[in-house]
Amino acid sequence: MQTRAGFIAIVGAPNAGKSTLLNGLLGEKLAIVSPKVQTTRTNLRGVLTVDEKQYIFVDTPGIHKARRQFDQAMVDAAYQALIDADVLVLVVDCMKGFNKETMNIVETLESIKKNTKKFPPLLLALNKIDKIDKTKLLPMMEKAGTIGIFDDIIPLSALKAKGCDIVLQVVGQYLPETPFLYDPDTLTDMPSRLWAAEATRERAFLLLGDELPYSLSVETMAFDQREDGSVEIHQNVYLERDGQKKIIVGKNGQMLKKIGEQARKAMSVMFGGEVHLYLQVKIRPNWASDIHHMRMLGLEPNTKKRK
Ligand SMILES: Nc1nc2c(ncn2[C@@H]2O[C@H](COP(=O)(O)OP(=O)(O)OP(=O)(O)O)[C@@H](O)[C@H]2O)c(=O)[nH]1
Ligand SMILES: [Mg+2]
Repeated sequence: MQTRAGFIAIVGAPNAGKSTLLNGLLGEKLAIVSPKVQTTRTNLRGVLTVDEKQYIFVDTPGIHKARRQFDQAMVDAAYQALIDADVLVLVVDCMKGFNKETMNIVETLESIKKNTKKFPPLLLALNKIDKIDKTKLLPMMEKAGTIGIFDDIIPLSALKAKGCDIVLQVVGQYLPETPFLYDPDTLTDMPSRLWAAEATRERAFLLLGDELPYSLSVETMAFDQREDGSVEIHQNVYLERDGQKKIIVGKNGQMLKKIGEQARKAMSVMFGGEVHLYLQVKIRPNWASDIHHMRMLGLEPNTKKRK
């Protein structure tokens, strides 16, 4: 059997629905998703093997004009995934259309294309079509066509997993002929302790609303299997300032309890068994330039400025 396998980078502006699309394509809740921008902070690989094809999707942080060092490292990670990819999927929120943020990304892609010998096939995923009036979709697809760099344009709703089958079909044609790169049962190469930290961060993002401190981050300090087969997880929730503590902890500790309960449930589903989760809130000033934390996420701190 001639197998095909390759890396498909899912890129786009913050909040376009990249992580939702990754989950929709995999049929699994792997990536964390929230209504907030910059939910994804590092590249995340999700593997799907169907018959003779292996899709290695790479969810990436939203590409935006980064100011802080941490944001810059996030955007750099997205560009790295883009450069390494066999196929590119640009996700655009059709409610926002080709706004300045998206056009900046399109222009960057155009200039990379011009300056590289082998630019991968580029698909446009026009996402969130469940939210848009159907009459507005066709003009938007036409506009996308006039931009002239997309090999395929696929309208879809990542949230409802509508159109994901077409993405698989189209991407599948572009995958290079090569042996599988992962065992066909693999879902991700993300370490369980990092996934667990992301699960807690997602619950905090979803439960905290507008009060959420941008600097909130989570790290798994211990991840051990108990004799009865259950898993004991200890995590630190980091904040930058002492004043932010009361937001996370909440009245009588209710908020932290809720975050912990919901995160524990998500972990039980992912790890297929009972989970005991212990959260501790800690203050870590200057988190946004904390090199250790960036490295833990697999980000490379970089002082270079991108346009
Ligand atoms: N209605 C609708 N909402 C969607 C769709 N896809 C994503 N969303 C919502 O859009 C918001 C952002 O989704 P994410 O998947 O986190 O977006 P992202 O591009 O990964 O965002 P960052 O990681 O911050 O760059 C969430 O509230 C999703 O539920 C869709 O097809 N339809
Ligand atoms: Mg995301």
